[in-house]
Amino acid sequence: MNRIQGKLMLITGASSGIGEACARRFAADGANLALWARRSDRLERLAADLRRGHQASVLLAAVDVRDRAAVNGAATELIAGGYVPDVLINNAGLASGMSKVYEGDPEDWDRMIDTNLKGLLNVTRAILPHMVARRRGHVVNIGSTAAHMTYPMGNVYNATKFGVRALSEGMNLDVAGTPIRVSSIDPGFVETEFSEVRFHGDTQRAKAVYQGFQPLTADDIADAIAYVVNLPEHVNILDLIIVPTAQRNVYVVDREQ
Ligand code: NDP
Ligand code: 8X3
Repeated sequence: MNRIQGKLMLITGASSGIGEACARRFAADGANLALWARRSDRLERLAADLRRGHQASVLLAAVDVRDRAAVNGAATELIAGGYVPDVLINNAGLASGMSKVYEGDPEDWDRMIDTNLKGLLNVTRAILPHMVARRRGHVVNIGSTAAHMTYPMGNVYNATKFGVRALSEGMNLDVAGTPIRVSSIDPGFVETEFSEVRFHGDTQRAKAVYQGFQPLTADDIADAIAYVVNLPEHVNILDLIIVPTAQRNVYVVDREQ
């Protein structure tokens, strides 16, 4: 049964990777979309594709989730137009740098903490009250295996994703007494632009992360998210950890030599 059709899905970080794959998957399933990211040229190209390919209704906003005023403005515009999201996918996020804490760049720390934690909070604070008011909705937070186990030089990224995990648990408690669901999707290695962003555009170093084994694709994660949001309202997946078969824990990976 398709319970996605006709629903409004708000996806943050829809200009690439997992967010873009979710947009494509949900459009194919007949959803209406609200897509947010900073790169509006990418969002516009994606929207044109989805409107052409699936006759999808797509609303776009160039939003930096770190900018609380911009988030509130985009949310107000949606809500005022009568568009309360049925599903919020809190996906916008990044790793920036990979070094020991005592050698780390505080600019990288700010970028991760402000995006992964405060950005997710900004968006949730702007949207969730409207779900609560009408007693309907589903929040899906994109966490990580990095929320369950630290790895060398993951420190601050780990801390943000451990934090997202705590927020997912906390939000789920906060919506007690309503039928609203909160789910966390926690992927391992997914080949997207993630590592390129982490290594500040060093494509060779980014490529090496996924060499010698078959990583997940963004479509694999979109499939899992589609499963979670398509479940009947009385069923909630609290936390779904999804890894490539070759990934045995957050840092042990069977790589062909
Ligand atoms: P990508 O780099 O491909 O996509 C990240 C998305 O987040 C982009 O659309 C980017 O859009 C958006 N984004 C980043 N910063 C901001 C911001 N300040 N405001 C709004 N949007 C922003 O990586 P992934 O698709 O892999 O990452 C998506 C999520 O998945 C992240 O939360 C990441 O931590 C998580 N994740 C990724 C894994 C992986 O191995 N790839 C594994 C586990 C979790 P734009 O630059 O246009 O703003
Ligand atoms: C991303 C997974 O292990 O590359 O959340 O940090 S990892």
